Amino acid sequence: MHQFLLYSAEVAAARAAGKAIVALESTIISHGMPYPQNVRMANEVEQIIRDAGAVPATIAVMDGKICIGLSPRQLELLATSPDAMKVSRRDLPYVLSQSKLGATTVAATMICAELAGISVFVTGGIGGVHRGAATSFDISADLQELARTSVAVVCAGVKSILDIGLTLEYLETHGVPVVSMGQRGFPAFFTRESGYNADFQLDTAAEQAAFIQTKWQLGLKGGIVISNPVPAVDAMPQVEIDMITAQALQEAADDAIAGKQVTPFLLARIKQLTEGRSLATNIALVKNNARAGAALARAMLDHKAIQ
Ligand code: PSU
Ligand code: MN
Repeated sequence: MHQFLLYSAEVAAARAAGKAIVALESTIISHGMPYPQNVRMANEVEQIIRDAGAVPATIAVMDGKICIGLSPRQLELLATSPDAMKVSRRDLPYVLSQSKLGATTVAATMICAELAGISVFVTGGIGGVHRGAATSFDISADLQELARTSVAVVCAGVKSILDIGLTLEYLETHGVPVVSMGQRGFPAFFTRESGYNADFQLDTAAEQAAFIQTKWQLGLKGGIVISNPVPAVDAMPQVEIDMITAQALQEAADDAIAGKQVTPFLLARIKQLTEGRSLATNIALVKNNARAGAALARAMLDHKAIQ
């Protein structure tokens, strides 16, 4: 076992029993949603995964260890502590060697999941190429991680605060397949359509598992984006989200928000400007992804078994 990994009792038992395990990130808890909705969401998403016959492994850094699976008390700490650092690839050695509290982004969670032998990871939205990246160079480390780390990431697409077209171009360049389920269109997080198509539509978990395992059996290392549109009843009206996104982006520019603060700033402003309705959509889509991720993790085991 890796020296930095610490499994919860639940995840250790699941590993011993060969059960399906689903990784979950913690930046979404510490920096993506306000308290107490964040901790409620974290606990409910874990339970959805259990109810679907898989075992949740929320990942964070605490006391010099990468924790694979967290207790309710640890989830509460991440949800409330102002000290929780947003941890991406570059930050992992710092939080670990300094024994700081770290909430892992998509990129860092992928690294930790791969170390722990977990191949399916559920989140809300991935980072991407920011609008104006041609001059700001602001491209999320999540995209590089998808290029190199072999974990399937179930998400509701990419937020329209980002440049979705450039994000898809970047993923194509790095050989990261973007799969959609239930529709051809690549979703835009709060809404079901972005105006762009995914590369491949694979509706069932069995087809997705076969695709993922074929990629890795070919020696093609790296991630896969499995995009799952927010359910229609939970989606936000397109015009409203477009207006609010434009305003939040303008404010970020006016306030000279930069670096790792950009994404949390935009998420928080969108939530304020929609009076919390974007938060309800955000929570609904993560839960929807948890169901898809649990089914995929189970299908990965079934598909392995028949080979
Ligand atoms: N998008 C969301 N909610 C989030 C994030 C992105 O809708 O909480 C978080 C994820 O943890 C993602 C990170 O990995 O923001 C990306 O941050 P950055 O753009 O700084 O790489
Ligand atoms: Mn950035």
